[in-house]
Amino acid sequence: MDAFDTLKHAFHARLKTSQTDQELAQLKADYLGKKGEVTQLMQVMKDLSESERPVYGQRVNALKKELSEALNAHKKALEKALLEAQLAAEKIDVTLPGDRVQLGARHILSSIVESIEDLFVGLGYQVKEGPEIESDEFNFEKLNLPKHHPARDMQDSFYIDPNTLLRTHTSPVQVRTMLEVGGQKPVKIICPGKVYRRDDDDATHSHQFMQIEGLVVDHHTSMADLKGTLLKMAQTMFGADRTIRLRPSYFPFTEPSVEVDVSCYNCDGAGCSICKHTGYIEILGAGMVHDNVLKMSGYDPKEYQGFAFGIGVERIAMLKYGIEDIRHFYTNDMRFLRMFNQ
Ligand code: 2NM
Repeated sequence: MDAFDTLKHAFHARLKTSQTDQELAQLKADYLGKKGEVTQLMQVMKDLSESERPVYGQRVNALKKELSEALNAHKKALEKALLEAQLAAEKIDVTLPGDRVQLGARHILSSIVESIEDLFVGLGYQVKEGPEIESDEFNFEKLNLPKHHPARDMQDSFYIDPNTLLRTHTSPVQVRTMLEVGGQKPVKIICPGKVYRRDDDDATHSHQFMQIEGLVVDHHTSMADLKGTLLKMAQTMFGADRTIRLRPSYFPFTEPSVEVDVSCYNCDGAGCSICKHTGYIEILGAGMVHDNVLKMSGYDPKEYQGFAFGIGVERIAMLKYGIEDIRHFYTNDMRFLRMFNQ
């Protein structure tokens, strides 16, 4: 083996193990660079005879070309392998099934509120909302519940300071609305929202619950208007065949006051376990707005009368769907929430 073969062997041995651009560049410099091994072969030229020089020169040039081509080919092969590895790593199997997107759904209480809103908007009512933190002026005083009234017991409400509390009903929204129109214009509103009472939570009590209250104030508003409206609402919630009955009751803010029963949707009034064999189920309270309430909100009771009603949304949902524990609405067990996905 002459110097050429030795050099070639050494070069190819290094080329074989070169893995990076950097290694290849170094290899190129070591062999083909200014002070590289091949360039050094040329230094022998001066010791050769005239006739030997061209042959030797050609051999060196041929070697240069061979090594240079081998370097380029190896570099290309490296790049190709790198690209293939990258493509393999990023490969996507488009035939795999996708991840299912978890879609949320309306909460059952929201669905019921929305269906009642839809009914009343169709009857020309406006939907009004208001603050959950109220003054006792709007929550009690202006609703004919003066200081020292038993319903204002500190033990029954969440007080923030002696004059401020979490509203115990949405009636203060109605008081605010009546005052806004200055006792000079009719009002037709429903007020849905969260209300708070200081109860210990159990199967039928929740310290926070949803209420919808309705209020109509106009000239010549009567109990007959109230009854027709409540019948329509009962039928929307429990079916077109339902009837209602009114029983006398008492609320400080209405006179007369009534409690409203709907004929049992299960037995159609015949008597069953759901209606406790009475044929009827209590669903809401209502009445004609008390003169004192009208006056305090700026109306002249001789010119304007009003009716109002209040309904507990959880109770309606529990009746409609046979839910036995009010806490289900607020503990967010997905199995419960998903039961109502239409
Ligand atoms: C009820 C029952 C009866 C009621 C009264 C008023 C207002 F603001 F007009 F005076 N709003 N809501 C009312 C009347 C609420 O809930 C069982």
